Amino acid sequence: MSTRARNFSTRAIHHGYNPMDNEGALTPPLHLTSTFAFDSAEAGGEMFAGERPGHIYSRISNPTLDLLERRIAVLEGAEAGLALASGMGAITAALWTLLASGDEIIVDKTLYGCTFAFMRHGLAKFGITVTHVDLTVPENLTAAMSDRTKVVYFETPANPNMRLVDIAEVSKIAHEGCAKVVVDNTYATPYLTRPIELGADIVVHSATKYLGGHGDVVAGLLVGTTEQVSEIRMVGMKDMTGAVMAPFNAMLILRGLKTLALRMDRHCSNARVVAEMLESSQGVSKVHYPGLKSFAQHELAKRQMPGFGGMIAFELAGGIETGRQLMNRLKMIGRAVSLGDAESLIQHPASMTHSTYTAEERAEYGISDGLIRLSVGLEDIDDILEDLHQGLAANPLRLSA
Ligand code: 3LM
Repeated sequence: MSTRARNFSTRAIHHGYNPMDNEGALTPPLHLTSTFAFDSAEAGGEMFAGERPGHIYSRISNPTLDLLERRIAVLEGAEAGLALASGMGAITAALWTLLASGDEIIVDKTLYGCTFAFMRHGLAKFGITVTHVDLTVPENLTAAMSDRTKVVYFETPANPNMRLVDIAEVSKIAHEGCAKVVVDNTYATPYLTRPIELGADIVVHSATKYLGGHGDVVAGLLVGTTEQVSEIRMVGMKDMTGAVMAPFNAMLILRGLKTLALRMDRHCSNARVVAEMLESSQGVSKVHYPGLKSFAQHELAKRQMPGFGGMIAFELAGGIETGRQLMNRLKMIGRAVSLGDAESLIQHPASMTHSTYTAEERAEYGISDGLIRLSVGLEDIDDILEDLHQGLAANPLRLSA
């Protein structure tokens, strides 16, 4: 039998599960149990002491979550994975484990709104210094690193303005000091970028988005080395946040992963057409999409991502007022936060996902008031284009597309 490692799409469907271990059930069983019986009092004690493998309680581990954890680990090219209640659960569990009072975390200037709020108003309150550095220029990190820098954290592409960070370069610089690199890979997914293979230490996900893919679950995942993930499980997840994923949600994410490759291919091809259409529309002043030649980091995008994803940010010449008008005129594309669903979704970061920033912070960190974010869905491309065309056509500033 061949020993060749199977490819991405195959692993997303099969890895870690053999129906013959479960009475032939094609779909893995859902273990709806909070606790697990011990064979003997001694066996239970040994499990608590870490001397015997096995499940104790579903806030620590559960067989349905265990399958999902092994599957995301193999897709990300990591040793181990951990399933959590939400993306914020994954981010907070990781950082509460890695950081202590007196430490510094260096973060990119653009972060998802609640991640920003957690850093700015959460971590900072507990004696951790949060330093914002423009990591799109890796050399900025060399200048910023100090003995206290324990973590370097960024998103690529970043929510909402799509800026990219060179994962290999930034990881090299961080590791010259004693910092761990944590990457939020929600936008790219492991289908388009595998940060661990480029040198990062930990990858976090809002599995609510592309990994689940159907807008029916809030969930988080992270991956790293076995040792690091085990520490986050026993400290950040079990004790400090309790942010454990429900087994039913693990089943929904396992189902979503089976079609991740297919869905991402369609998100990428639809988004590229929409980005090009927007760029050629007169009322649109700027389109931020890594696949466009006009994108400032297009060369890095080509090196780091085999496809450019399903997210687009753009500005209308008339600013936020015309943006609101466009959003209100849309007939199919949903006015909603979140992203990565089958449905195309549109939202206004400054008043919605990134309203956790003050106006000054948004100006400083590159999130303009006129920016509109579009999550391009899986609908027929002609129908997406038609909805945008009719929305833009009613805009007095728009001429053609
Ligand atoms: C959003 N984002 O619409 P959960 N990391 C990234 C994210 O985009 C998100 C999280 C982490 C959005 C949610 S805003 C009220 C809705 C890059 C979530 C957090 O905890 O699973 O929501 O993930 O941009």
